[in-house]
Amino acid sequence: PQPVRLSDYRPPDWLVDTVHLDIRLDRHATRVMARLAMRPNPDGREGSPIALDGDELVLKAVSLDGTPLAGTAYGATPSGLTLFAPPQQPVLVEIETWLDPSANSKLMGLYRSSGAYCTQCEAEGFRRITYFPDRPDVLAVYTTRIEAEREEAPILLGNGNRVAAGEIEGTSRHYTIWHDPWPKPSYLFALVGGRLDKVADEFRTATGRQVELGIYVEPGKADRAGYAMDALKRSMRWDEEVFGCEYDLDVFNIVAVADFNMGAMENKGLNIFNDKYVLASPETATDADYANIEAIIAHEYFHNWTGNRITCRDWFQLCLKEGLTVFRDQEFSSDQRSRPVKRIADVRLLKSHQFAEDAGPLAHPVRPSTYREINNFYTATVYEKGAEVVRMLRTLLGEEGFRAGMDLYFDRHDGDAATVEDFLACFADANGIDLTQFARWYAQSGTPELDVHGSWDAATRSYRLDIAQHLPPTPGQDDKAPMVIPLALGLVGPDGEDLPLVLDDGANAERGVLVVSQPRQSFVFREVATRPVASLNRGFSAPVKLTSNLSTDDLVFLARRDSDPFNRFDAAQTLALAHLVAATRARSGGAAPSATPLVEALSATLEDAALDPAFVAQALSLPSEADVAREIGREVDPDAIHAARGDLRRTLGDALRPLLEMTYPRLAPFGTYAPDAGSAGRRALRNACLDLLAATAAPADIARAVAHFEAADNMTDRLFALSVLAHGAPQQREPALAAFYERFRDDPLVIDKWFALQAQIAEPATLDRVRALTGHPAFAMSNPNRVRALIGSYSSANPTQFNRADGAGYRFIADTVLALDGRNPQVAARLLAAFKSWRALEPRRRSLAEAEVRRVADTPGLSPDVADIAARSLS
Ligand code: B3K
Ligand code: ZN
Repeated sequence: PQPVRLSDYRPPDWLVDTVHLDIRLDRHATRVMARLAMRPNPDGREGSPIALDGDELVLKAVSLDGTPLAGTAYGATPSGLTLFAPPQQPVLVEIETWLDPSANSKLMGLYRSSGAYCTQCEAEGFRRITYFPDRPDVLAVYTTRIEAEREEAPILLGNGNRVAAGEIEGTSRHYTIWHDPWPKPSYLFALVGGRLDKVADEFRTATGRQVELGIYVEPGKADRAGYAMDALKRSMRWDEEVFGCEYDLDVFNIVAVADFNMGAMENKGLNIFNDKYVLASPETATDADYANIEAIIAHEYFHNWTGNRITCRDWFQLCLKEGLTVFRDQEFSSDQRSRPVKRIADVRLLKSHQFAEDAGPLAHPVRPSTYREINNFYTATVYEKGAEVVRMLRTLLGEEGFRAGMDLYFDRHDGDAATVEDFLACFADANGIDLTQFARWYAQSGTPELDVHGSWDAATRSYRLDIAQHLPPTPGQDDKAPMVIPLALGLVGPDGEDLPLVLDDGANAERGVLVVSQPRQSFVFREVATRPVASLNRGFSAPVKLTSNLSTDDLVFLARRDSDPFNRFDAAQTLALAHLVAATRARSGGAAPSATPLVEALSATLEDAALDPAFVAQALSLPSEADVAREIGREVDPDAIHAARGDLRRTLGDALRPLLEMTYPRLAPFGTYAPDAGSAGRRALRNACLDLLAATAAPADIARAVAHFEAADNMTDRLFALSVLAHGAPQQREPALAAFYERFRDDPLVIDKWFALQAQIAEPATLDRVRALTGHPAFAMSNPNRVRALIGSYSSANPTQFNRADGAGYRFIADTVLALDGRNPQVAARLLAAFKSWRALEPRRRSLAEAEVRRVADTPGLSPDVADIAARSLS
């Protein structure tokens, strides 16, 4: 397909005011009647035909203003319908199409999942249901009648409020009618039909409106939806309190389905979820699952304002709703849990996914300027870096200035299909500032590098920071302009106290933030009586890669004393990362580094009784192998990294043993399982202790892990111990895996954890194991969760085995991508993106990986999704 360019944007020629749909559900022959009230757009091209999008549609009939159209008056293909010379006035277009939901394996449009009918329309799935101007800037009011066999689909749900329901006399069929009063783009359309159990609740909004809440799940699973419902109510309250956003319909429904391409979808009044992000019980869900459910329930709910009431003008503006909504869900989770721990987790995710994306051939700006397949742009850059950009706005403007900008945005653009420029203008106008340079965060790809050199001058009692910024070239962007970087910092005195920040030119270091905007810039602080240690980029105020002249001693000091918890964590991580890079290099000659500074920092952390256990657990968890690979950047040898990291884990297990052995029993569970952040944090730290001790492979430590596995009364502990055994105790592995399987064999979401864990074992036999598991009765290529659990874990969470030196890992993933592409291109394309760091590998692996990507790229008949990822990966 031809690339779509932002610069080619034109308003639609025809608008749609209302849509009436009449959908008769049938497993193989679903009939869709669409009645569109259309009119020429005064901002469009005069005299245009009516051009509607379609995708694999079968047209049965089309009429204009009640008159069936002759074959010469229109042109129809499965992918489009054009009415050639419509009168240039309001018209009524009626279209009848038929489709086969059972044959829809792409899971876009109307499809079936575990016997239910459901839809996914973002980004371009509505055109698989009926011909329509399927673009986000065409907003219409929808009324939907859904009809089905009562026996097959007693529950029939649509967008908005239910306005009618009834039996169809003399048949076994029934119907419901839904009306959504809020104009919306077609990508927010949804319907569900099936035999589902319901959890019901209600919510009273700030202004006293009563909202009926429903969560629908597969029969028998209602007892696992309680946490999601609780998270929903907390989200609704929080959005009123923090952003002044109130819910706007009489009902809010969520449906959990087993077959879903991504996490969830924010359809107006009818969110549809991957059941992985709804269903939870202590026996089946980990603490991480609970946290994800809370975050994703909130995220989709928050879209009601940031995404639905204010939507995107075109798909280039995707970050307008996604980055902003991720920021909002991160804030929600921070308020519900521990803010510093949430920030640490978010930054870890940002670095592992987004920094990796930025460093390779798939790098793109937060707002891309061109795409071939929009589904490939639901990325860490659009979502996570997009959220960081909003966070930087808040850091620059302060709490109040930020809220003023948001209020103006809701006021000014409610009901609009808006752009990034619209969004930024609200903050600029509300605060009387110019955000032109800041806007480069949306346009320039790549991770900015910030080098900071600090020096203290005893004679003048001043402290000077010399800062240089550099944005490396990325695909299609050779030359970059300087960015605006809000650098939060502190100068930490000898006792750990923050020294006052007084700049010599009286410039504003208010709230502890320096605004860096030049390629090179210096800041001088006065009245600094003793040599401070600079704590830089506190709270990770800017998504940059920072280097500095801080010494190892400085980092150990910050890890013990910094008042900013994020930087306390980060100082220890920096020490660990430096150690791992040096130890990896030392494997091909050179002196092995000493772990003493890291041991010192981590001991202090473990000893500090005032710290939140969740924080200590984060501090103990070393940078991942992928983090080390990224830091090394070129000629990467994944085996060397793995070995170096294993050595360090053993070293830490030995060196920290007394503290770990003391901490582990102190955190033993009491009472029944509760998923709250405090309890989860204690489990996380206890498990981290178990893990580091087991890394030494001492028999008593392995025995402790076995006992932990056997005594576990919740999935968090059970799965963690299983993973310790699977990775570190080959003798105990198989019996433990078998016991786990027997216990949960009937629970697909738990079996996914079992698949994922086995796919991550860092040994050569894993490839055969994974191949064999693709034939396991619980595995299905048709289910995205199964594919991601087994094959996605192998490609993206098992660096040594995906990157096998013989290339067999690459070949397996390429084969799977090709096998999957005909069935589900979106899932296939995601899987192929695992090759995104191939250029950073050592020469032998690099050429093996390249050859496999090229083999995929050269295969005829690829989907646009896979063709696009393959082509960009090789560019
Ligand atoms: N907006 C959806 C993502 C749709 C992905 C389409 N390929 C979920 C979300 O971000 O909330
Ligand atoms: Zn979203």
